[in-house]
Amino acid sequence: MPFSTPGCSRQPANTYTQLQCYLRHIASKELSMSEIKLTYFNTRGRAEVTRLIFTQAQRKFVDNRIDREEWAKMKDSTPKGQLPVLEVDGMMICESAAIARFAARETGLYGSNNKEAAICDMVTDSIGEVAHAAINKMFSAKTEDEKNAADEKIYESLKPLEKLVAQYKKGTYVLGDKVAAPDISLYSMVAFCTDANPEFKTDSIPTIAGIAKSFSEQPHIAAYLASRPKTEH
Ligand SMILES: N[C@@H](CCC(=O)N[C@@H](CS)C(=O)NCC(=O)O)C(=O)O
Repeated sequence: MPFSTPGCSRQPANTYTQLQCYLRHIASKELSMSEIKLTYFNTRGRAEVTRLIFTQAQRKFVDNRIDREEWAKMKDSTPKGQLPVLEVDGMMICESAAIARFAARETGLYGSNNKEAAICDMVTDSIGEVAHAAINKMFSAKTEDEKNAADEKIYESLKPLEKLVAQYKKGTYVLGDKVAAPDISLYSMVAFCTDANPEFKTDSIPTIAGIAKSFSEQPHIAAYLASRPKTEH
């Protein structure tokens, strides 16, 4: 039986050699993903999408949650003096969005072609606007009026995102019936909006809310959500 093995095309067309080559390929993949460590504080914050991606894909990783004391010792060794960082075989990756994309691509959750990857980008990049509004509600709005205005901003920022997702959604999830990175980001975003406003209503975002609910019911995800550390954000 022929094996399609990247990097092995110059091997003689011999089934045994091809099998050996295939096994080496699998072993090297396992090895390259064996040393994955995600370091962040003990909050969901900027690391949770990546944690959910690895959980959904059942990819083993070290969920390294550190306190301020440990961070002070480690800060200078990180690329930008910020968390999260993802360590992969001696390489340190920073920037939460870059980390989540890396994790999604590594685990096959970033679409199967360039157009699907563009859909992933459109959705995840748009979420930034909503996150900005939610952060403003959480950390900047002080008076009741400011808080109400900030809640309104969150709902406003969701309108174009709901339109976008409804337009591209191909099945239960954005890219079809299998979970991909944008579904995970949408779930996280709804959770974040609820952190910012405990009375957050999803009536105006039925497509997004449906995706978030379906994702939260995925077996590995439901188990993770029930057992993860309980944190404020
Ligand atoms: N754009 C960066 C921002 C990272 C960031 O602001 N990280 C904060 C925690 S959420 C941090 O490292 N704070 C500790 C410090 O700056 O010493 C990203 O998305 O990863």
